[in-house]
Amino acid sequence: MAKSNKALIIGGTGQDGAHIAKQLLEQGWDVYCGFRRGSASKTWRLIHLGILDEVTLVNINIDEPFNLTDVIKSICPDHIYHFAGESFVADSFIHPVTTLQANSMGTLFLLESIRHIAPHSRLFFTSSSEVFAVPEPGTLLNEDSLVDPGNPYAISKMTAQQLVKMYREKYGLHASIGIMFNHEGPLRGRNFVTRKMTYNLARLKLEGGAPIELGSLSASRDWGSAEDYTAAMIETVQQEQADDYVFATGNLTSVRSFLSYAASAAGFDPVFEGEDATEICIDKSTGATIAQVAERYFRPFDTSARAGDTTKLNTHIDWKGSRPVADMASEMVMVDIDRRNKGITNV
Ligand code: GDR
Repeated sequence: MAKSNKALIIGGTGQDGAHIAKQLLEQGWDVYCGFRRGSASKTWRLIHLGILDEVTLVNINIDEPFNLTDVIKSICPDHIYHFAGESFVADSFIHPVTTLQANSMGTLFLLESIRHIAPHSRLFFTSSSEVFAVPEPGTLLNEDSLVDPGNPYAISKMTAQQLVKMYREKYGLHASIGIMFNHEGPLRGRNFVTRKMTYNLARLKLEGGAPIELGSLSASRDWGSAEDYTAAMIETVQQEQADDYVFATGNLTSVRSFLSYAASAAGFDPVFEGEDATEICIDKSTGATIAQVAERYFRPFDTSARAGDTTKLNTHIDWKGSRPVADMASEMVMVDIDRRNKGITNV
């Protein structure tokens, strides 16, 4: 039997890691999912996708250079996808050191390991739209847009991104960078606003209870589908030349609109009343409050709205783009209703 190619996914139990693991398995890859010690319970995503028994789980600590080196030496992967690190922007103000350690230094350790041990391995690194300067209203950001990060998370990603670029240019590594705009789906963690809404809409639908408490409903994001983005990542790594790519939809949607799409899909009739800190979302058919603004969820230094231009991605690979945000909101809430019907409330 022909030998399969090996893919190592660092952060393989997270949202992107789980999606790409499934897609790589479907393409015949041997898949190694790296997870951080202590996060073994996070295998729920691999279970959800029915692939837990098909991947090899590997304990990886991105902060431990020798551990990384050992793992890469023993697996000798053909492709490496690096998703590990701190991903919650708001928390990075509280944990700036941990954030830079994991995201910047962790990436540097990985690059050094690849350079010394497996320079033939191809790398895909996920950076963030957070690295960009505040855009002019109405403009879309691309790979050449001005970088000027405004929070510790964004600085950690910018640093890592520059390191990956430098290792590509100076050492000839095949290392691509995805500049990722927000990407969501049923495997999203509940601390992110889209999943927080769909999880709680399912709770309200099936059990009732307290309204969802949210921060600014007017905040808007360029929300794409994680599953559609990871499929495109695989294609970019297969390009002859490594490069930088923006992953986005080009459209901005407010938290309010996302809530409206998801609530309607769940069978509510959402209407909004009040404004700013007193805004609420009501189910018109029953008069019950679905969501209300709570000041503790406001971010004192929230990132400005920004949307991305994927001309380069569309030109280099045959990509159909992301599914529409309304479809994604609907899919997410239906999965959460299904989970709750099955008694699954801890994911
Ligand atoms: P973000 O995602 O910070 O953009 O980072 P998040 O879903 O946390 O916030 C999106 C927007 O929603 C507003 N918001 C709330 N956010 C949360 N989490 N909880 C709330 O109750 C709430 N109410 C309103 C936020 O203020 C913000 O404007 C994501 C992560 O995936 C990063 O890792 C990634 O780099 C960027 O997207 C691109």
